[in-house]
Amino acid sequence: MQAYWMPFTSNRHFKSAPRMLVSADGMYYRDDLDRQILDGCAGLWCVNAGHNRQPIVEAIQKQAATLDYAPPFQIGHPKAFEAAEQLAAMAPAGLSKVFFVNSGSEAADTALKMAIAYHRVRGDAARVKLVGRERGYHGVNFGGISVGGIAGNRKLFPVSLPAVDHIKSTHDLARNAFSRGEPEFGAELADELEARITTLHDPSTIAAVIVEPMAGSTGVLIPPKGYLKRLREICDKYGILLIFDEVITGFGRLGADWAANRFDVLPDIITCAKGLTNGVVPMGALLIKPEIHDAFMAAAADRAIEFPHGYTYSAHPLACAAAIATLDVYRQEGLFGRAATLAPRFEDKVHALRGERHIKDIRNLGLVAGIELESRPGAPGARGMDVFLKCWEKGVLVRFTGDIIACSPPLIISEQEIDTLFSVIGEAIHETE
Ligand code: PXG
Repeated sequence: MQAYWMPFTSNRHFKSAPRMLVSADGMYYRDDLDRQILDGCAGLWCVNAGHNRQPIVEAIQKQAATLDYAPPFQIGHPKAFEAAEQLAAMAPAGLSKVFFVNSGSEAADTALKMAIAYHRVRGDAARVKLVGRERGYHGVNFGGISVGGIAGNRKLFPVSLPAVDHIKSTHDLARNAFSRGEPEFGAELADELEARITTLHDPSTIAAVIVEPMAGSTGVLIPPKGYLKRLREICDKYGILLIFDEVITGFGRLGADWAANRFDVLPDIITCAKGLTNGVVPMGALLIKPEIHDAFMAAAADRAIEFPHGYTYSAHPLACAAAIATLDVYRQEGLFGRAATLAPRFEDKVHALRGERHIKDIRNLGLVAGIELESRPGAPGARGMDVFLKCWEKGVLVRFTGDIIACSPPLIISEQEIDTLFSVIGEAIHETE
């Protein structure tokens, strides 16, 4: 066990009592003790169509045996174009260009670079500043942690892109605790973008604002009613690009294809990853307004590279094959609609936990729920981890961040499995000191 330094893991604790998954099918994992484990978080918010889906498995197998790798610069392969067409066809109307990357972190950094470069190619080179949000998560690369707002992910790396600011988080337990769906209070928090940020920085220096429409990693923070529309209005007023990081919210998670459609707010760029390939092969993408793409095309000389950016594994053939097959499964099985249909039961079951010890908030939207626990005095995060470990012992996989338990099951979950998921979480909380 010693060679593998595990990511975002308490390595010493893990290696003293390992938790090992060895196979997966449908809604369930199996561990090395041959126990069945209900997947309450779609792996890590990504396996939206459930595990071991044959059309996806077969597409990858076939692709590996046909064209295993193709260099993505100055050369193409058919699956890259097909995957982009399919994804654009599924994108919110108005986002018709696709740029592929390999993860959500790469998607965020690519979007930030694209935003700055977009203004530059239009001759607006003063727009270099980026605005994120407190408690936001945009992956772990330097751009992402600069605009991100999760303190624990930044404190060991106290360097940042220089021209960055953050708006306030929308988290407001005093006014919104135990909201079902979008909370009532907090749309005015978007006004800080105008009142403080544009005043302080001069709006003509701001390139982009990036937010998760629903903040996932930080512990499921649902946007207050009207908040995202207000952000859009302010960005429009000052010529600032709006980027939605839909790495979690894309592909049906909120009971709609995209959060942009769920909230009826069209950003200039969407970043996505995770559910794009059902988590089976790493892949991310940007969905982009054509005006942005066209500005790059218009600005570059003949035969010049319009956007000098990309990765060895951009549009990897296996990832493209997985994406095409995954989007097909979503469409064929109507999984986004299924998420919407299941959402009321999911909401009722999670809110039925209200009153259980330690619980100070429950929030939900689509097939996402967050259960926030009181922290143990002097030991923030300890109770959350204990609940996670108890759920694991009881055969349910959930996610925890600090003292918040997050659930985001595959969209194929059954009603009975929803009941099991929340009854096990309830028991685990009840048994936790
Ligand atoms: N943006 C968002 C909104 C994410 O949720 C990323 C970017 C980064 O994606 P990659 O593929 O680079 O990991 C994410 C990833 C959690 C958790 O605990 C969530 C993520 C990653 C790790 C843990 O909820 N989301």
